[in-house]
Amino acid sequence: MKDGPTPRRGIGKRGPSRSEGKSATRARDRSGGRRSARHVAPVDRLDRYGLVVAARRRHFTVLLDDGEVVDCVLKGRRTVVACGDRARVARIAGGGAIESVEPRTSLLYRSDAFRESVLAANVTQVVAVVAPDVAIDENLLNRWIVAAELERCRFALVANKSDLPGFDALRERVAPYRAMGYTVVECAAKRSAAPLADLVRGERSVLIGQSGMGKSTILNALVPNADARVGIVSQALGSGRHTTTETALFLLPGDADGWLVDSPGMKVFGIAHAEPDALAGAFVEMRPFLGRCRFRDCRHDREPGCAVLAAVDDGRIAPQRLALLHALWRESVAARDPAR
Ligand SMILES: Nc1nc2c(ncn2[C@@H]2O[C@H](COP(=O)(O)OP(=O)(O)OP(=O)(O)O)[C@@H](O)[C@H]2O)c(=O)[nH]1
Ligand SMILES: [Mg+2]
Ligand SMILES: [Zn+2]
Repeated sequence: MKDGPTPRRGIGKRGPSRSEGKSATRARDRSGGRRSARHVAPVDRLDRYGLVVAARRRHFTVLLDDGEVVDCVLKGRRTVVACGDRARVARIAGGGAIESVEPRTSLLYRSDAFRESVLAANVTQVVAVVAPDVAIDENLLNRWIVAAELERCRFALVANKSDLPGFDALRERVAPYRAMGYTVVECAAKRSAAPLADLVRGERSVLIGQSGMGKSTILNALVPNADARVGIVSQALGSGRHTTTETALFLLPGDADGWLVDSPGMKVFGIAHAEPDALAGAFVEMRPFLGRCRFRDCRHDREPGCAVLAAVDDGRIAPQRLALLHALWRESVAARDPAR
């Protein structure tokens, strides 16, 4: 994980401060400060800004503000870049180089024992997709909810493939999420994504889910010509497979305003970078009980006078959700253990 992102060391929602410092220097230079001839940038190296629309390892596609699309490499091994980032791009032979990214409003991030990676930046809404023909991993689903809450993103659930048998059982399965206050939208994306239009309008959403749930189908239904774009992106990045292998961003058509990120299916999702103390607050149904336990540092485990445990006992909090809180807490504490 040498060049992986290291949130514990403070990458947070901002780009690395080192490149921001460089950016300030450059701005001064351009406004007429003293500079030696050696440091004058050639015209084709002037920086431009754009939106990162595709990301695969250290290769990116940026949609520049003037509409040009450039394939970019990343300057600086410690810079973290994700779809949704606004990037400063310098022109180099054969494309561009991302020099830095603008401060972010949110950063969806994944870190577990196996890998650390960013999913998308500046997202306002996480849309998880489930379907009746793929076994749902609810632990994974709940981890996405927690990740969304921690980044102050809206969370919504799409119950896709309503045309398939078994959809009634799926509807029952997602009822608890509706009860927690999350939007649940039913659709058959293969036929029409019209029920999703209101959900994504004006939002910067990321589609997330296990493989085969229908994320890319939803994307193609919501964004006309996305098919073509997927083709171009896959070609540029050397992939022609059906299952999504890279994260890609698509502007919503017409006056819908906003964008949609399609991501590869996932099997695990760690949030070990989360602050242990912030975790409980990411469980919406626990919020009313937090701060009401007898002990201020209560871990809602076996402590007497625990308001959260009492709420589990009388059915207001699902035991699986409390078990997930404990698991996440252990993971994030372990990740902070210097003896690791
Ligand atoms: N019956 C039915 N099939 C659907 C529907 N939506 C998607 N599918 C099918 O489900 C399969 C998986 O769809 P994808 O859109 O590729 O799923 P994905 O979530 O993007 O999968 P990954 O890219 O592997 O993560 C495809 O065969 C789709 O045609 C639907 O509404 N009804
Ligand atoms: Mg896909
Ligand atoms: Zn407690």
